[in-house]
Amino acid sequence: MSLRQCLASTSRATATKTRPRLTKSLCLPTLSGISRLCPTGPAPVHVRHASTLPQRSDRFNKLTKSHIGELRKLVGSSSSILSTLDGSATEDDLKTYNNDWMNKYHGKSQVVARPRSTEEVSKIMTWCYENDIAVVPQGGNTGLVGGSNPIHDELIISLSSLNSVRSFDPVSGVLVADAGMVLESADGYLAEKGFIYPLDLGAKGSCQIGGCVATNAGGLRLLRYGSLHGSVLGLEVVLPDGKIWNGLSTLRKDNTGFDLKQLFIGSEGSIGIITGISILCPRRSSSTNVAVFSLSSYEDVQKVFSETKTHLGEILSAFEFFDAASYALVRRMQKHHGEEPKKVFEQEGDFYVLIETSGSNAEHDEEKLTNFVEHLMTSEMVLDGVLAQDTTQAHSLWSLRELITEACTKLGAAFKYDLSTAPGEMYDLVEQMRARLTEKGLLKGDWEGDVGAVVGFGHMGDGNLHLNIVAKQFSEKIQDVIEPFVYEMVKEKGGSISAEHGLGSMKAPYIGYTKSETSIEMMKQIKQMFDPKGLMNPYKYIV
Ligand code: FAD
Ligand code: 2HG
Ligand code: ZN
Repeated sequence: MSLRQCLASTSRATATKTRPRLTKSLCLPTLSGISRLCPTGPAPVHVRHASTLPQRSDRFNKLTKSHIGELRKLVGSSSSILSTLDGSATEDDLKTYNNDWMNKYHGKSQVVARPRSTEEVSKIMTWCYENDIAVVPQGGNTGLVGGSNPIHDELIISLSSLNSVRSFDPVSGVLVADAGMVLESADGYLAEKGFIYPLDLGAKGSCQIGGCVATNAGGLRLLRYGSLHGSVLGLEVVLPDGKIWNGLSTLRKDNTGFDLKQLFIGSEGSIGIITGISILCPRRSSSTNVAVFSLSSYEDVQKVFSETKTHLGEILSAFEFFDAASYALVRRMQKHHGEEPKKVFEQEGDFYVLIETSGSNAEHDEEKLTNFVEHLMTSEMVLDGVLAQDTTQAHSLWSLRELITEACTKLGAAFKYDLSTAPGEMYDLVEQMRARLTEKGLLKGDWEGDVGAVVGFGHMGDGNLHLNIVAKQFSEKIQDVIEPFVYEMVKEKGGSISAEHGLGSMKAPYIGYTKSETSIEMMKQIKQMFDPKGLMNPYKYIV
């Protein structure tokens, strides 16, 4: 087996140094160059039924050319306001803000404000409050549930010009930064100081730390660093009436009353605009190892996960899984790009797992991993595996997992579902969906039906499945077969219809599937208390 050979020749160097060899050269593209908006999918088609598309509310005023003049007076730079109403922007210029990353949701806003300070955000919100103007806060616009784009003509407030580090304390590891900082830049800043941002995800080159807090993004290393509900120490928020709430605490312990920041984490722009973040950042590990294994069944995936926790618990930093259909999709995308994908495994499987360890003692970590891999091989829980020999190869192995999202969007129109259940039941959801689409004649194999592929992957360690149905184009016919069936399946399993991507406009109507009436009522009261005029991100989240 290839891995056994690979290990036999592996020295005790760390994965960040060059190891003797890797079984195969992977040469996969990485996501570092992911564009801010890459609507390469099919032509825009609204997938919500016309009848269920929320009507524009006449509670909100329509923006006019004279409003633009007033807005301009509130900001320091004329380039901070872009509008088709006064000719300072074309419709094309605003497409980046009106359309989402999947090219699935399309707004019709005529105005984008790009404030450069918290005070400017506050002035704009105060003005919106006085003039009954509805707004959409927007970060990197990488959200996957139609939350970051307007539904109608709402004013877009982009945080992209608010992007500086405010302070960093190397003793406590607390970073205080503007919400509009791109995640990769924040992590790059910390890397120079030997620290790491406690969140990582495929969209890191575009998403903003504020957008990630607003969606309570989980990402690839939640297993290690926990949820943002734990690592965020404080927030600065501009409230719907323009008031600035300075909750930028840097304290780890503070039991004086309600923990208000928690309400904004995952609030998806529905109750305020996050302008600053204080977050606890751990030390960056000096030794990282990545391995990917092929397996023959989902049962084996679970066994390996359980064994991994037992054997590598304290150095485990990620445990991701993907199925053969996901793997095939990434390879299909490579071919589509004119590349000939290299063979990675001697024996391919129905499932794959990616295991990453991060620690401070390279020799210790590597010995542990080597022993563990031998254990996996001898107990025949895996079919084959590849261990990265250096950082480049580690990135290539990560690409096998991270490129799935891009492949789904590049190769078709992706209906995305982000679900959580007990880990043992997660994959049933994929199988049931395949059976339903086959029965309805939509999935026929080898891209012959309206649906090309149904793929399952995700954060095994967090019980979070990503179910993607890749169709040739978005259509109501396909959506009707998928929904509400998918939500019914999750409800039956006592899971959640949104593990990490949030509700946005996509799932707002379905929240009742996995939240009780009492919970929804309490959420509505919170929304009403913060945003009595309903100006913040209307028609979404809690409707
Ligand atoms: P946007 O998309 O701009 O906004 C998302 C929501 O937050 C919207 O409702 C918006 O109104 C609101 N918002 C944005 N900024 C603010 C603010 N400052 N104040 C108040 N509200 C605000 N998600 C995961 O959880 N885990 C993953 O592993 C993951 N991987 C991804 C990989 C790819 C390739 C892509 C495209 C997306 C991925 N996502 C993932 C989804 C997405 O949720 C994250 O990319 C990120 O959390 C969104 O950040 P953003 O800055 O782009 O926010
Ligand atoms: C991931 O884990 C993201 O890669 C995106 O959450 C998932 O594409 C998806 O459905
Ligand atoms: Zn995810």
